[in-house]
Amino acid sequence: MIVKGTDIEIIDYLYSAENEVREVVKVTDRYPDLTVEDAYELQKQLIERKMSNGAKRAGVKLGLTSKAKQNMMGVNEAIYGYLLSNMLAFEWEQLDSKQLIHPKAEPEIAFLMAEDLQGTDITAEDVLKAVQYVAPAIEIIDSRYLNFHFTLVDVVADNCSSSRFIVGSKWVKPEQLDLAKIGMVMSKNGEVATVGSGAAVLGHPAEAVAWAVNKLGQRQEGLKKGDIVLTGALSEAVAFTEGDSFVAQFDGLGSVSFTCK
Ligand code: OOG
Ligand code: MG
Repeated sequence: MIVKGTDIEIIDYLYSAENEVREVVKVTDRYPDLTVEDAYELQKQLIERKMSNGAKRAGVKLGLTSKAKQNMMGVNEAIYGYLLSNMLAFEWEQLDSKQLIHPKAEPEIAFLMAEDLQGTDITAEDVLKAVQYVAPAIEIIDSRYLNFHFTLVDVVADNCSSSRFIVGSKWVKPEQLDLAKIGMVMSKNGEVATVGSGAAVLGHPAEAVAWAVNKLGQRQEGLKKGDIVLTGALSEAVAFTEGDSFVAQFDGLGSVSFTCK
């Protein structure tokens, strides 16, 4: 249980860290008794704060769906957070390093939802039926915590390190691909930085999304028609700074790229 008043303090703390582009000591250092349930409640309030300041819902992101990411972060459970309209970034517009703390790039498979999807018994087949298009994506994560160090509770409260996301221009019908078999190579400044496959994401990206929908369902939430869903990094995340550029190339899905100034 979060003590009344503490929630607002934590939201202010995380919200201002992001707006002022500075890293902060993790929340559990001060509040060691917070549970994962509390963390999802804090995340919800943080999103409400951002939406009351003008951001609109863009979709949902999954995190730590691959073993590579779980090992990298020392956390052994998948997580979800929300994507908002002001996180949308574009291939043709450079990211501004001055607006980011210590960003990292993650290659991901994105789904565009054709229908609402809510429940606690949803399967990967249900997910694929509700998906309109699949697209290549890069998520920019930028944890508000010092050196990207956090516990499960901290990262959930911080909306799962979300910062920006870029979706490539080739959108494909899900039935045209075997998503588990998709191979991916991400290069940084022209050199291979990381490789992965669709199967890295809980065996299949649609399995990962089914997991998230069932988790959301426990909180009477779900996916909405028009949502973009980032299904989780296919490999470890790669740090970058001004002057760096990335291209992630996916079998059957084409590529997505960005540059940071
Ligand atoms: C948490 C977010 C992880 C993913 O795709 O696995 C994530 C983090 O590593 O900071 O977005
Ligand atoms: Mg991610």
